[in-house]
Amino acid sequence: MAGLVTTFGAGAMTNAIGEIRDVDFLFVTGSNTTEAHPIIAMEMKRAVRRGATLVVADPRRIWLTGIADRHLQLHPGTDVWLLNAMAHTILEEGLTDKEFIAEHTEGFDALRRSLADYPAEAAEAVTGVPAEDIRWAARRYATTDKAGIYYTLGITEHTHGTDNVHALANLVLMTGHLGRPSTGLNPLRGQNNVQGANDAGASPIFLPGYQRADDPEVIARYERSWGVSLPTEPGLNLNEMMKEVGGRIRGLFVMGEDIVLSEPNVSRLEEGLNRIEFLVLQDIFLNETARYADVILPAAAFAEKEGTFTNSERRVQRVRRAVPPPGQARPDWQILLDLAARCGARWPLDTPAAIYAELVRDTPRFAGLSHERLEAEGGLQWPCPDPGHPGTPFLHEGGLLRGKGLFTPVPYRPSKELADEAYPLVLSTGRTLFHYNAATQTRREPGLHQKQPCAFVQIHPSDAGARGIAAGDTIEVSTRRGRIRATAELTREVKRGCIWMPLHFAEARANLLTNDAGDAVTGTAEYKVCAARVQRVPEVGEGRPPAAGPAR
Ligand SMILES: Nc1nc2c(c(=O)[nH]1)N[C@H]1C(S)=C(S)[C@@H](COP(=O)(O)OP(=O)(O)OC[C@H]3O[C@@H](n4cnc5c(=O)[nH]c(N)nc54)[C@H](O)[C@@H]3O)O[C@H]1N2
Ligand SMILES: Nc1nc2c(c(=O)[nH]1)N[C@H]1C(S)=C(S)[C@@H](COP(=O)(O)OP(=O)(O)OC[C@H]3O[C@@H](n4cnc5c(=O)[nH]c(N)nc54)[C@H](O)[C@@H]3O)O[C@H]1N2
Ligand SMILES: [Mo]
Repeated sequence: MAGLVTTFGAGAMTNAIGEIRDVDFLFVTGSNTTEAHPIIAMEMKRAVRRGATLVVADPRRIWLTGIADRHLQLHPGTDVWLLNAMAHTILEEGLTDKEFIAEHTEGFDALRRSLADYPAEAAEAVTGVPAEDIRWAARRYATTDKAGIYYTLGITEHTHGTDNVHALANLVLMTGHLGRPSTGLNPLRGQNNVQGANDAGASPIFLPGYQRADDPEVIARYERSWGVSLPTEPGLNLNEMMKEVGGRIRGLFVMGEDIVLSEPNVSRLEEGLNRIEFLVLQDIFLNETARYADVILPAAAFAEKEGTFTNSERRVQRVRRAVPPPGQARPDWQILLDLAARCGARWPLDTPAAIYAELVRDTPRFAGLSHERLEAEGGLQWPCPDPGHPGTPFLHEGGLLRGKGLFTPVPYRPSKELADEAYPLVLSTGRTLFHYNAATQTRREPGLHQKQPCAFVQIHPSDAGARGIAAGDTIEVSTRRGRIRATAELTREVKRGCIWMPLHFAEARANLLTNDAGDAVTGTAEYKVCAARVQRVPEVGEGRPPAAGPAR
């Protein structure tokens, strides 16, 4: 989001999901789309069946690589090199959109100079991707009219995640693949309403609608509107907060997150949690973090409350109460309103519709949205500036929201922790089709549990063989931060030298292993790359000398 707001002026998918079926060239990078976004993947499959070209850039073989025209199987964390080399090719072969660059962008000369250092042939050595594949992909991207880019965490969960997004944005701007249907730069958002949460200002740097929290004009408007004085400095980001837990942070309010499963380098966080004075947990289940809670506020789940969800394509949709909440559970907004009242604030809000009206009042991009309209017309995509506006399927038509698209030179910086003698493998983590993030919800569901009952680690057969590991063995994975045990899955889906595991399992927490080094701009942790080693765990009794007489 940080990368997109600075380069384009809006942090969201530029185009709509329904447009994907008409795309003629799809570049999917760092997104295991069939498992994490099956509905969007369905549109991609539909496009490919129609004849579209698909290029997947991913260190692993994923389902989509099976139907891709090329799989750019880069070494983890080398995306900047790959993307810069694609841009270098486009420039060198004269395939840029000169008119678009002149009319709608700034900073192209600086980019041009920076790209000189990134020829495809040199990229091959760093990324492991053949130069010819890089050139082929670049050419096809630049010369296909309807070309779209789709990316997710393989791009963002790095210490250079924002750099990766800038490098992608450079490709889009230099080829003018923006502001038209079936093009653009499309981050596939994670949780069902993470887009809505960000839109509403759940961010340390933005007030609602991506209005900078340190912009004096914005601050003045909200101070007038809310009748309070606001801080002028941005807050801590998530990664910074987690590092301050037990230090500067003495109390924590955790709402809808299972931090001891999902935050990186979690043993350090747990030491902090043992020291803090007070932790409130507001959740629909007693998740793992509940162990540390002083107070638990039971919340109602999605089907037990009213409100809106905003999906990845900026579409705001109504969610409706289908069943009553169980026991003492109440909608999150009611709990928050009560807390505010106990603190002496009397917010004049009594329904989700009223809360929504308050949200859009000072946010020009959402000003035309209301519960009434969503009820009458169905989901609407922002920007939607007035009540007569039909919503916006794709962004930046006729010019960028930022005014001019900003080219950003991106020098390559390697991942923070690289494989070495002591920890010779690269560990990457992510998710699978059958479980959802911390699996607080999915592991309660017998069908899903049956499909995927326990923790596993993917390892290449030759790396396994070299360590005497067979399929199904219990192995220990360790990094400089911790170790876990899980079942070995031998597969050529991972490259030699790489291992991969899901974050879902509380009994084998990937995040005991991960590095909490954060992205330079956003703090997002490097969940996708850290150095690790594995060894087979002997069976009980195995390898012990046969019982003999009394010890000497
Ligand atoms: N079933 C299911 N669906 C989900 C979720 C879930 O837990 N379960 N979670 C939701 C959430 S919150 C999110 S954010 C999304 C995430 O959706 P994704 O980002 O698609 O999920 P990940 O498994 O993290 O996988 C990212 C992909 O990036 C690749 N990758 C790893 N390192 C690199 C790299 O250095 N470069 C490149 N180019 N690629 C790399 C991985 O091999 C993997 O294929 O999924 C959402 N959907
Ligand atoms: N190693 C590794 N770690 C990762 C990642 C990775 O790829 N690798 N991915 C990261 C990403 S992208 C994400 S999004 C996070 C996800 O990490 P979390 O956000 O911690 O995981 P979720 O399972 O989405 O958990 C959400 C919590 O919300 C609760 N909940 C569900 N609905 C409601 C509700 O309506 N109200 C309230 N109050 N609570 C509710 C659930 O019971 C659960 O406890 O993990 C991050 N951590
Ligand atoms: Mo996510």
